[in-house]
Amino acid sequence: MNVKQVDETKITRYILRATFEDWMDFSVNDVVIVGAGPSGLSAAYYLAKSGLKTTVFERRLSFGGGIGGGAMLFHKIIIESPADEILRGIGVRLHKFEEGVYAVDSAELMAKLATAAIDAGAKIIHGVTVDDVIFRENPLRVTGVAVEWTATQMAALHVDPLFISARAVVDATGHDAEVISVASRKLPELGIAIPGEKSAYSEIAEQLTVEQTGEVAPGLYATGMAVTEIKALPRMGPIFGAMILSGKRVAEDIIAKLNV
Ligand code: 48F
Repeated sequence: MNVKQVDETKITRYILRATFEDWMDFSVNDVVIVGAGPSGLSAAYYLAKSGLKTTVFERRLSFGGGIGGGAMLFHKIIIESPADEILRGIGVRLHKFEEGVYAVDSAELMAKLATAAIDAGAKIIHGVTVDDVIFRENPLRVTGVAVEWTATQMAALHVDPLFISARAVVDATGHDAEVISVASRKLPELGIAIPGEKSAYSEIAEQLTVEQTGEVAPGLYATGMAVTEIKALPRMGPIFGAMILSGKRVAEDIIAKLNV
């Protein structure tokens, strides 16, 4: 077997060319999703599948957000119906405990959700943190995000961000609802209040989170635990059906609003 010889400069030039082709392309999007946790990946899967140009920015160098930690680092999480049907559709194996209640391997769920979103056409970019939104007046609307390397932020360097435009921005950042929080603070005219989530009450939290998923201000949407944060809903712990269904619901909302 002859291994193809590629010199160092070529490696550098090919990486730079391929990277900048991508960045040029996804500087303008139909949808930007912030966070590659369960709700963000589920939303990315459905949005990309519908033909919308979808880019996910994820702060960390991994997929899955809170899935990876399982339950107190045990590698299982619980899924309840009807989210089990979605997971079966993307090849996730479920261990049935009772009718409509299943355990799933956290590594398998992360990998297969990410694969489904990428295969549907979503672009996922790791190591990038969204720290602000872009807006326009008349009519007032969120029109994109400001992005910065996570490493730059961790080093506390004073570096200006780049801007990425989108017809819809989805906050899938989890418990802190980071994007909606910054928009609420810097753009009070959007009229967003953030009461914060309540303590755990799993039985009702799952249903409420899905029901209250959607547009928060023109162009700005919430999915997953970001919904519980801004709607003062109870948390639910390591049961993830609502995260998958909330991602699907926000995708359906955006698809309807963007008239796809
Ligand atoms: O926290 P996370 O998994 O959010 P989720 O989709 O799911 C919540 C569950 O994991 C769990 C739960 C369910 O019962 O309670 O907590 O709502 O994923 C959020 C992802 O967003 C990334 C973060 O690294 C994580 O992977 N993230 C957070 N803030 C930013 C961000 C940001 N400003 N820019 C980019 N990525």
